[in-house]
Amino acid sequence: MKTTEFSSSSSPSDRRIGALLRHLTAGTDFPITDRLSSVFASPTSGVTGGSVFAHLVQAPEDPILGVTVAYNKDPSPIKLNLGVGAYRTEEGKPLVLNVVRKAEQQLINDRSRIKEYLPIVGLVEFNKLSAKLILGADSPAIRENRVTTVECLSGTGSLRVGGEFLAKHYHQKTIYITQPTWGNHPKIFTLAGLSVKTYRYYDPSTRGLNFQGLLEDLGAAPPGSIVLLHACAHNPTGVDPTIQQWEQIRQLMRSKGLMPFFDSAYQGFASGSLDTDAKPIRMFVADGGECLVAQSYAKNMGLYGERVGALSIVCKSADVAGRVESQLKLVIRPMYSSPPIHGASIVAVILRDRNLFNEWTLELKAMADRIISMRKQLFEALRARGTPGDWSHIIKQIGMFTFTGLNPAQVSFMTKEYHIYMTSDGRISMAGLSSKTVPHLADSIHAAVTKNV
Ligand code: PLA
Repeated sequence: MKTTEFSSSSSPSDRRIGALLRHLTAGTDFPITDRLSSVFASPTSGVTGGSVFAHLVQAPEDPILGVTVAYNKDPSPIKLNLGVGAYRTEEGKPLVLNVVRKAEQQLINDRSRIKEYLPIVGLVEFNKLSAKLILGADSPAIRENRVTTVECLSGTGSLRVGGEFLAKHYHQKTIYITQPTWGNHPKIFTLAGLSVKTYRYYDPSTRGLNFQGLLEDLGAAPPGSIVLLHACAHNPTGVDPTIQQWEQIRQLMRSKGLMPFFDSAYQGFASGSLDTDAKPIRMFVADGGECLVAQSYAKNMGLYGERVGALSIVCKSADVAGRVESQLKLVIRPMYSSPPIHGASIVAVILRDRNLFNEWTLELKAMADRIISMRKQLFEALRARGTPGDWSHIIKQIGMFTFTGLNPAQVSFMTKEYHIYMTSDGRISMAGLSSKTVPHLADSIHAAVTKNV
């Protein structure tokens, strides 16, 4: 709070407060806000109409979640939300997985369950099972007790805790993120205290990976820099490196001592196989080096609003891992004290039980397959309409999203004329599409492209 803000305001009461502030600030180090709290809390400040928040401007909606806000306001019966990455059934309805319902029933039937606080690190069994899920049951790092895992608030919370930990304890404060990336990444890491830079990733002219640019940029990064890697199903482009390219990335990063920070928000959603999608991470762990992994169960278990995720830090020794965990607790405790119990308990029930686990993998595969089938249907629908341009990227891209190449004007045309909602960068969530809505989307893309919007 600066005194000048008050002295420049026009009303007499504000000027009085400004004078008072200047008076109180003079010659003291005692925080001015503490001494003034009683002034602002007095009823007269309300009576004179001056809110202490009056200077705030209306913030814009979030570029992704704001799409849903706009969609909800639209009364049109044909509206379609392809903004946020949330899985929908063929009927366009949100899906609660069968295994999740079964796990919840088990939890409810168990009368011995209590609601005490979890430890700061969360549900310990969930943490162990999550590490196994992402690193592999036979991971040497787990066997050697070199991995510390803490339950966090979904993928976002895991990234934030990891970011703050690195900002506090890692010698390099710069994190390189892909260009483009999920819109929340730069905000999360900046607020965590890291300095954010980008590396080339996507080539709009080929609608594929700019592998040369990626290698050059990571090659030019200062030694020790942190590099955020999308483990699979890159958001928003749907473009992933091949396994051979991952191997080259790994060699380059290890040779320069770059620190890998994996964001795994879509394990199982890319290929339909949990193990295949975790391969890039396991390659980095297999070489004995260190890395961070943020996991989310939002998409692959459909636990979006339960906010279940985990942060794992793979270290060189059990001794270091123990000390890392002790410091992670110091990051978490003042942030939210300890994580919620329900979602992590659901995940633990499913991961610990062989039958439920197998059933989960089938449901996950069904979701991944439905998305792939939507890709084929949309591609065919555009071909049938003779829509100008090469749309083969729709079937080549991987995961939940298609990065269509539509520009912001075309997106806004599709929203206005066809009530189709998507992010302004032209990303569409294939998981929000169904056989019934494909023709409507294809019509709108065709119109946007042919009308030279
Ligand atoms: N990392 C990536 C790459 C993501 O795409 C998302 C979610 C997350 C992390 C975080 O998800 P979580 O905190 O819910 O686990 N991205 C969504 C949703 C699906 C969002 O923007 O919040 C998206 O539509 O891009």
